[in-house]
Amino acid sequence: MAGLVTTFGAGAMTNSIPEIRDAEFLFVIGSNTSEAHPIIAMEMKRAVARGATMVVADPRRIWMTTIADRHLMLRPGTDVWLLNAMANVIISEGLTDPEFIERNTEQFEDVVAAVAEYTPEQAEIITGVPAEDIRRTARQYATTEKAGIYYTLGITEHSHGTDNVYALSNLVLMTGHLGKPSAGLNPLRGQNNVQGANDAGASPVFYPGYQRVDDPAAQAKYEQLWGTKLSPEPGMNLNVMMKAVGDQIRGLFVMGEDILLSEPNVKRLEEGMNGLEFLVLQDLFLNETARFADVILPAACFVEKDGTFTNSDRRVQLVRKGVEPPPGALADWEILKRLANAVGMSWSYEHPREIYREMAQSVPNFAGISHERISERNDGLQWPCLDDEHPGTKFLHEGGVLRGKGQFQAVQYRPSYELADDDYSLLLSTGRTLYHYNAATQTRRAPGLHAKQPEPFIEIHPKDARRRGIAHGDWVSVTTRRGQVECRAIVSRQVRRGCIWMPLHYAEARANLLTVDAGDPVTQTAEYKVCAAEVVKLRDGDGANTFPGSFYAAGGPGVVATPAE
Ligand SMILES: Nc1nc2c(c(=O)[nH]1)N[C@H]1C(S)=C(S)[C@@H](COP(=O)(O)OP(=O)(O)OC[C@H]3O[C@@H](n4cnc5c(=O)[nH]c(N)nc54)[C@H](O)[C@@H]3O)O[C@H]1N2
Ligand SMILES: Nc1nc2c(c(=O)[nH]1)N[C@H]1C(S)=C(S)[C@@H](COP(=O)(O)OP(=O)(O)OC[C@H]3O[C@@H](n4cnc5c(=O)[nH]c(N)nc54)[C@H](O)[C@@H]3O)O[C@H]1N2
Ligand SMILES: [Mo]
Repeated sequence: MAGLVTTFGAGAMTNSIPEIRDAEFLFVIGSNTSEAHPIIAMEMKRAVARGATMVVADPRRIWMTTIADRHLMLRPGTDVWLLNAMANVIISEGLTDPEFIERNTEQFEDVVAAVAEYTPEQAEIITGVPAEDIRRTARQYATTEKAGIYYTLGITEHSHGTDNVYALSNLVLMTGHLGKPSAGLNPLRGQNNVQGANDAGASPVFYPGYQRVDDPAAQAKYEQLWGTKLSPEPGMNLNVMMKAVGDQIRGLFVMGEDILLSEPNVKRLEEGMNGLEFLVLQDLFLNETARFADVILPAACFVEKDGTFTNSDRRVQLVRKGVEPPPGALADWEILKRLANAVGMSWSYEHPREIYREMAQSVPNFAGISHERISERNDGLQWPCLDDEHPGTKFLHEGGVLRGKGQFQAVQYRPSYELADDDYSLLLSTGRTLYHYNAATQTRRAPGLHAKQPEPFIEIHPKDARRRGIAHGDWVSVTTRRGQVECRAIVSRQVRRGCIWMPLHYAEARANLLTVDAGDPVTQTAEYKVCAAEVVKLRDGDGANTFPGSFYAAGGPGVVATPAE
């Protein structure tokens, strides 16, 4: 979001999900779309079935690579090289859109100068992607009218995540693939309502609608609306907060997050948590973090309450209560209302529609959205939606970049914080699988999903496995400078040689005991996608296939290696 606000003036998908099916060229980079965003992947499949070209840039063989025209299997953390080399090709072959650049952008010269050294041949050495593949991809992207880029955590969860987003934005701006149907730059949002939470101001720097807390006009507006003094100081980012736990931070209120599973370098966080004086947890379940909680406030889950979800494509939709919450559990807003009133406020909201109304009246982009209006539609409303008559906005930047001028941002490659060395000779990356959801507090309670993927595992390349005497299904120990976990080994060409991969879902083998908490300088987002690790065999597997329903065992691309390999 930080990168896109700087370059385009809005931190959201520029297109809508239904536009994907009409795309002619799809560049999917750092997104395991079929496992993490299956509905969006379905739209991509439709586009490909209609004849669209798809290129996937990912260090792993994922399902999307099976339908892609080309798989750029780059080394983790080298995206700036790949993307700058694509820019180099587009500029040197005269494939830019000079009219768009002239009318809608600034500082193109900086990028021209910066990418001059990033030749495809040099990029091949660093990224491992053949120069010819980089050239072809750059040409196809630049010369196809409906060309869309789709990215997720493979781009953002790096110590240079913002640089990666800048490098992508540069490609979009130099080719003018913006402000049109099916052409744009699309970060696929993670959780069902993470867009809505950001829109509502769940951020240390923004009030609702991305109005900055250090903007005096916004401060004055909310001081008046909320009848209280407000601080103009931006708060701490999540990763900064976690580092301050037990030290600068003595009390913590955790709502809907299982920090002991999902935060990086979690051993250090646990040490910090011993120094906390008070921890409140507001959650559906007793998750890992509950072990440290002084008070637990039981929350109702999504089917037990009314409200809205805002989709990845800025679409606000209504959620209606289907069943009553268990005794004692309340909707999150009701818990917060009781807390606020217990400390002297007089909040009188009776229904989330009143809360939405208050927010919408303070944000011009949401002014035309209300529970009443979206209850009459099946497809919600997409912001910007300026008044009660406004139809909502399908794609952003039509007729001009929202920021005024699109801002080119020249970037230089910076290596990942921790690289493989003699002691830790493999690169560990972490992520998710189809069957489990993040901290898996919910999915591991579902017997059907548990049966599909019951155990923690790493993927390791056959050559790396053989050198360590590891066979498919063996139990192994994975170590980094920060911690150690035990899990099964999947021996597979799914991963590059020298790379291992594991899911973050398992409390008994927490990936985040291993990860590094180095952050991006702008956002502090942690480098979950790269750190140095080593693997040793612990004991033989029992020969059982522990992944009955898994794509990996089902003969996906990459496939499980046979002993002969
Ligand atoms: N089933 C399921 N769906 C989910 C979730 C879940 O837990 N389970 N979680 C949701 C959430 S919160 C989120 S944020 C999204 C995340 O959605 P994704 O970002 O798609 O999920 P990840 O598994 O983190 O996959 C990131 C992809 O980036 C690739 N990658 C890793 N390093 C690099 C790199 O250096 N360069 C490039 N180009 N690629 C790289 C990985 O190989 C992987 O294919 O998924 C959401 N959807
Ligand atoms: N190693 C590694 N770590 C990662 C990542 C990675 O790729 N690799 N990805 C990161 C990303 S992108 C994300 S988003 C995080 C996700 O990490 P988390 O946010 O910790 O995981 P979730 O499982 O989405 O949700 C956490 C909690 O929310 C509770 N919950 C669900 N619904 C409600 C509700 O309506 N109200 C309340 N109060 N609670 C509710 C669940 O019971 C659960 O305990 O993990 C991050 N951590
Ligand atoms: Mo996420």
